[in-house]
Order: sequence, then structure tokens, then C-alpha cells
Amino acid sequence: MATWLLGRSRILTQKHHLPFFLASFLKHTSPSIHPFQCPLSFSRYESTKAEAQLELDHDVVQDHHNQVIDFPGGKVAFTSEMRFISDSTEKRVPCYRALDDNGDLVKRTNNVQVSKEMAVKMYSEMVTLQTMDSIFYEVQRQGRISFYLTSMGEEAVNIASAAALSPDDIILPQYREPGVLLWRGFTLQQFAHQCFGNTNDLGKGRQMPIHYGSNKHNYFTVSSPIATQLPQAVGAAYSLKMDGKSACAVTFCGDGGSSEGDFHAGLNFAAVMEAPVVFICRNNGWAISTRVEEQFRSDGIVVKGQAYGIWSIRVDGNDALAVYSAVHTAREIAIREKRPVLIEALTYRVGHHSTSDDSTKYRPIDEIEHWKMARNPVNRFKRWVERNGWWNDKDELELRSNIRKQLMHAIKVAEKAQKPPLEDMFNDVYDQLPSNLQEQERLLRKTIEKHPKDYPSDVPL
Ligand SMILES: Cc1ncc(C[n+]2csc(CCOP(=O)(O)OP(=O)(O)O)c2C)c(N)n1
Repeated sequence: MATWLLGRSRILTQKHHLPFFLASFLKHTSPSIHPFQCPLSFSRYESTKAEAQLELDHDVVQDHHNQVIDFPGGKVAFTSEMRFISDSTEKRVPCYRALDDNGDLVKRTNNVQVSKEMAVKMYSEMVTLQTMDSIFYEVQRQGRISFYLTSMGEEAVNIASAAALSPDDIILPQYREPGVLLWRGFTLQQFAHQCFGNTNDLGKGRQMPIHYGSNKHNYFTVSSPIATQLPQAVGAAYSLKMDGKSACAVTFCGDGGSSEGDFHAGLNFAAVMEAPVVFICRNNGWAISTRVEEQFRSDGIVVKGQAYGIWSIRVDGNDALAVYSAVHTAREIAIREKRPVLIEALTYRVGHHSTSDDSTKYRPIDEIEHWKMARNPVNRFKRWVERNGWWNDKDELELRSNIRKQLMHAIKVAEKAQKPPLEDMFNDVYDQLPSNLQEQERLLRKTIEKHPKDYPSDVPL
């Protein structure tokens, strides 16, 4: 039994068992902070060291002279004190940041270095995403596309996480992460084609706008049912590990997504299978009209990672430098150590949930304005880039007018392009169309013949 336990268990709480970048992280952390209170927290006990670890707990030593139950998974100390674990710790898990609200580097930060070229590209892509959102949003309001959903306020999570990854890493998005695809080279024209659902859309117009996807960019197509992408990401990560690839799977979800069963199945599956997957949870305060206080009573998402035995960190999602550093490090852990990592990014959904929502009906305008102005992630990163002498007003004007022009052109082209023919609704899934789908197509064509005015004239029959 003991041998079995020894064989199965591994790893550590001591610094010398940690990968070098984490050991260095702990070294830079105040000695008064216990490793488990560090923002990047994890606890899996090694059974051989259990008794030594237990000596840290004086109650246990005094009460029972190191008596432990040798239980599968590691030794557990006995105690005579009946004590329930509290529903929360006294202190919330701290939030890692590298830049303060003014865009100044905070003291003693152990952020990953970002070059001038990288910083300028990150800032430019954040502005591109912001501009794309505001123009497509207006286009939807004009009735030219059926639906849209912005990432406003979450530009740093989108772009900085993408920047910290390699193109070989596989992305399984929720839906508020188009910036990752933008970073990977999906063009503004391709975004426009998808939103207009024309023949150039890779999905042939079968999906609602914003359900982007691209094989070429290792970006799974967005699927509406939330959190389904999490267990799928674990499977993808496990296959990367089996193939010996130096890449990981990265999946995104929102705070609302963390209440789905798939979130919990995904985390547990990843921990047990030791899959190289990075879970990035955008805790943006709201899941449509459900505020986080009604979503869960835990200290956010980060503690759930620890509960499943996963390295976890809470990061300021509006600080691009902190997001970049955390994702870069998480990727290294996932690939080198072949294990999952969870990142909780604290951010805010500044826009409405989608064009089908009016968020002023359920949240105060002051709250939205505060996050839009005082905690704006794009402005914060801009200040840092400017202070480094890497950006100026002329660059800003040029960038904004250039992106605007590109977008206007892309929209014009996408709007004029032909819609996919009716038959595309039925093909590409089966080699031979099954009889039930043949019947559906026949009935649809009959209905169109009967009611030609109700059928959109720009869709070829
Ligand atoms: C399984 C499932 N349940 C409900 C919905 C409806 N729905 C769409 S988005 C959403 C809120 C998700 O919020 P969150 O995960 O926090 O992401 P955010 O929109 O804030 O980025 C809900 C409930 C859905 N799409 N799928």
C-alpha cells in the first residue's frame, strides 16, 4: 500500500521542487506570504513528505504525536478538534499586476520582459479590436448584420494572452475573444465576411455573426452553448501531450461559464490526466444580467483551480503586461510540466452582453463609466508604451485612421459579396445526404415556392 502510494504521488510544497520560474517567483514574494497564499497557488501533497509537512501544524503535533491516516492520495493528519473548514479564507486571493492604474510599472514586479516591437504590436491590436467593435456594433444597429457582441473593456485579456502564446497552441474560445484570432492574422476582411455570412465566410454563413473559427489559425469555431469548449480543450491538450508536441491548448470562459458542469468536469479531467491546458476565465463581473454575487459564493474562480489540484493565479485582466506575464508563464508550466494551469483575469464587460441586450436595465451607469474610463485597459497600456518613448500622438492618429479605412472597405466588400446558396445549409456534414435531410430540403423549397416574398431575395436557390 505504502509503495503504491509512493509510486502514484509526486510533487511538492518545497521551493526546490518547483520549476525554476516558479521558484524565482516565490523568492521574489514577501517571506511573510505562505506559498498557498501566493496568487499562483497549488497544493498536492507528497506522501513521503507528509509527516514533515504536518509538523508545521502545531495543533496536530501536540494532539496526536504525528498520528496520520495512510489514505489513498496522501497521508492525512488526525485531530481531536471538531472544526469545519470555513466557507472562505480571511483574505481574498490577491490579484497580480505589473502596471498600476496610471500605467506605471509597480515596484518589485516579476513581469516577463516585453520588447518595443511586441509592445507596439500589442497596443496596435488592442486599438484595432476596439475600433472593429465600435464599427461592427454600429453596422448592426443600422440593420446591416443580424447580431454582434463586443469585447469592450476586455481588450487586454484578448490581445495580451494571444501575444504570450505560440501559433501552434490550440485555442478553444468562448465568444468574447476575437482578439486572439485577430492577433493570429485573421484579417478584418475575414471578420467582415463572417459577420455578413457571405460565400467567403469560412463557415458558409451557417452560424450567427461572431461565431468565428479558422483551422489555419488553430482557432476552434465559437459554439454558443457555454463551457462546452472546456472538456474539449482538455481532450485536445491530452492529444498534444500524446503526440509529444511542444504546444498546449488554451481555452477561455466567463464567470458565468464557471457555473456549468462542463467547467468542473474539464478542470478535474485536466488535473487527473495531467493535460497541458491553460484555462483562462474572464471574470468580468456579469453573465448577461447575473452579477457575480449571484453566480457563486466562493472567492471567485481562482480557488476552484486549487480545489481541483491545479496551479492557479488571479491576475488584473485590465493590465496587459500582467496578463502577458501570467499567460507566458502558465504556458511554460503547462508544456514543461505537462499539467493544467488556471488563470482568473479580473476585468469588466463594458459593453452590453450583445446587441440583444440593454445592460443599463440591470446595472448602474456609474459602474460602467468607471470601468470604461478609469480602468480602461487600452489607455493604461498606452501610457506605459508612451512613457517608454515607443509611441506618440502622430502614431496614434495614423493607426486609428488607417484601421477605420480598412474596416469601412472590408464592410463594403463583405456586404456586396454573394450569400451562400440554399443547398449549403445541408451539405458538408454527411458524404451522402440522409433521407431526413433530403426531406427537409424538399419541404423548404416547397415553402419558398409558396411564399416567395418571405424568402430573402439575395440567397440563391
Ligand atoms: C449552456 C448555455 N446556457 C445558457 C446560455 C445562454 N447564455 C449565453 S451567454 C450567457 C452568459 C455567459 O456569461 P459569462 O460566461 O460570464 O461570459 P460573458 O458573456 O460575461 O463574457 C448565457 C447564460 C448558453 N449560451 N449556453
